[in-house]
Amino acid sequence: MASAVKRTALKLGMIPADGIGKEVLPAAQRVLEALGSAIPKTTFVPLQAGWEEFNRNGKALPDETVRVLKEECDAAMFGSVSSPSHKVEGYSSPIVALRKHLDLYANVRPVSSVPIPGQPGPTCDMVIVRENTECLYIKKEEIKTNADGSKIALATRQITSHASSRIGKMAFEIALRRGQEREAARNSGKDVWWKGEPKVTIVHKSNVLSITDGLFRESVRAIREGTDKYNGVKMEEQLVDSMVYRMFREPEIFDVAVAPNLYGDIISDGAAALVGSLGLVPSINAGDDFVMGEPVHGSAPDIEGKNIANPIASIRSAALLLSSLGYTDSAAKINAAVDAVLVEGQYLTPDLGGKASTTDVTEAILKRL
Ligand code: GGG
Repeated sequence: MASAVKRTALKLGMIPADGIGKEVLPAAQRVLEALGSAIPKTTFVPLQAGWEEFNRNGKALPDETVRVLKEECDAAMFGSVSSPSHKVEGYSSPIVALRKHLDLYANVRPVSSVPIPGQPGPTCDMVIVRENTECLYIKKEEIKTNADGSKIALATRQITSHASSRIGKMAFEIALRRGQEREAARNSGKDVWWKGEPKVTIVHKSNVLSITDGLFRESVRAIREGTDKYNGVKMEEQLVDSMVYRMFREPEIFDVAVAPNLYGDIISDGAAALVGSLGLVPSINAGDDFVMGEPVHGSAPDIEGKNIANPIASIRSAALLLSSLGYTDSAAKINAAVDAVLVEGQYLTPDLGGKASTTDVTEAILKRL
């Protein structure tokens, strides 16, 4: 993950992209601006990408966006993208490409429950660590026509020991840090509901895909087994189908889960159902030198332009981004303000059963900062 270097100024690339990304990213920017001198002086650099950009200028990810991110920005925020579900000549998903260009190999997705009025749910406080650069997302697909005229579509799934090892290391580091944070909270007299040791669950399907998922599993296991550093972190495994079942039946048993790209994408959207809404779940795309915050939700074209999109996933993504840059107090301040608004229950967007607008929720959070 990007190192916790203290800076005097921060330059953030802002890429709203499509749909409600254009409504929730400005909300996150307002919250960051409201932190004032608690964080370095921040410049926000508007950048283009997305399906709408492709339709305007013929490129979903302009070269200039990549150049500015690489050469001028310390970090970035991305909104959401509306890639079409059929092939369009010349179009390729800009978020998938950005993750590759910036080597953002980990998608870190914390999913934690807050007691929202009218939304009783299970206790859940887990982090899903999704590999972000390979698996089926290398997009090597082809279609062939058989002699009888029927068609066969093929996709290549790439799993490497390099990518699996580094995502495994990221997962164990996160588990170790969460364990240390819980210990510190316990020592200062706070009630911490997770009683056991930190734990990493490896998600795979190596009983069927013994070569690809087998390599993922072995590479992650080797990280735990190759050093004493993670002796205090438990390691277990779940087949991806069993993971889905158990996550819904007993989400409280999971601490950190690490998964190849496609499984990680699916289980993290599923996990969002445990905490009330996809509109609450943040993420960062993290590499060793760069980090990009991104709400887990998509572009939601059905509610675009109505000012009713939940801005919380985006605001929490900004907090996660700050935390990964080392500004943990400011991140905690944002999260406390968000939690207060959720617990109070007066300003909830329709996805949470409320009637509040994107602006109402953002302003309620700003008041509590
Ligand atoms: N912020 C997450 C997001 O935009 N999800 C939708 C997504 O990633 N779709 C894949 C794509 O459109 O390329």
